[in-house]
Amino acid sequence: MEKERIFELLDGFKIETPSWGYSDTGTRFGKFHQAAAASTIKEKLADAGTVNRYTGCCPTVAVHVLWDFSVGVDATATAKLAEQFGVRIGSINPNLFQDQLYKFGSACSPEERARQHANRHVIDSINIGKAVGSKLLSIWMADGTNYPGQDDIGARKQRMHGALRQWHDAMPAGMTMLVEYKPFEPAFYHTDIADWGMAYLYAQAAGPNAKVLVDTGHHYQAQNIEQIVAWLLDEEMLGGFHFNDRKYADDDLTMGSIDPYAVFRIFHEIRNAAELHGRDVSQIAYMVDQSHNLKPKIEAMIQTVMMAQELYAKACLVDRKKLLDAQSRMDIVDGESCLRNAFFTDVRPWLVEWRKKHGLDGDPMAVYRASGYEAKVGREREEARAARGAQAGNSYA
Ligand code: PSV
Ligand code: MN
Repeated sequence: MEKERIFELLDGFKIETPSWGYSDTGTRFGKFHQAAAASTIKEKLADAGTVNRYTGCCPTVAVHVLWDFSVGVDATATAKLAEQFGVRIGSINPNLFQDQLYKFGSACSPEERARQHANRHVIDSINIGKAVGSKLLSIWMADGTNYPGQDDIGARKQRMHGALRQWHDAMPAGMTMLVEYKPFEPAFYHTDIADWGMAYLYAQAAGPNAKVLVDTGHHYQAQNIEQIVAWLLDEEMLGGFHFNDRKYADDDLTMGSIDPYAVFRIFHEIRNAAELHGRDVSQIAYMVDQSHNLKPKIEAMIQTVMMAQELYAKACLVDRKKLLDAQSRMDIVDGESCLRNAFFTDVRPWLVEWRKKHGLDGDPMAVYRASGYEAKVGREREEARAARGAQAGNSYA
């Protein structure tokens, strides 16, 4: 593929970073505080703006309603704050797992009070989305049970159907609901949206503006995620991604740190769907969902974004004409070679060129490090926290 075409595809490849990735989160066992960790929405937006400034491809920030918006705060003021840092508010993530009322679930809870509470929170979240001009409502629920017999699985399914339909209908025109799945954790016997098939059925029943969100860390070991992606693309039900990597379960490691070839194969299916099957892939929301406990947060995010661009560019390089030819001849070795050749091509010099073309430095990590941002905000934030008597981080993680 021509370099110019790859550059065009990179221009269209935007990655949303999560507000919670900039604060002290990351494990339920222990948080290792970082002086530069953000604790206010202003600090999170400043960090997201910094990542965007050096990478040039992260114009939006995902927000978690409970962690980022306080009661009575005008959401449009937050949108304006984002603008000051050169970013926009992206997906709105209601929090349906932290409140004490959610002990037995949110939308699926047998307790009406919990269901109503969830409903009010999602409607509030939709209103925040409207106020800030967000196009995405990301739904992830921790709903499930820990023991056989704890609750009626079928009845819970019905409750979930009802809630999602109601929320779907409450969204303004142009907003898309993303339904995320996860096989386990925090529920350890059954999870109400455990896999892509359940998410698909729920999204389909909710209405035309609901699609599936694939969080790469939310699968069992050995699951073929790119097949799920290919299927969802073919069904026009792929809404977006939460990128992260994992070795064991939902580990929140930086994307591609464990298995970059797996990420490449996901991107390959996306380019295949676009180029060979005529699918519109322009609306796929590429989002990062990582909470860094050990790596410096902004560096981890820059590293993630650079990795995503690199793997995406490699996937764009697959010679699909050759691939089709190999497949028509049933030449397995040649077919696989098409993927391997692209994967092993060093595209980093092109990315340097692409960045320079956009007025960016070719090495975002090096210039970010040289800027002294981390040390500077580390000092300022420690002082501000001391003055408030507060600690960094979201309250759950
Ligand atoms: C749950 O594990 C999840 O992947 C959901 O997307 C949440 O919104 C996010 O992590 C942050 O807790
Ligand atoms: Mn996620």
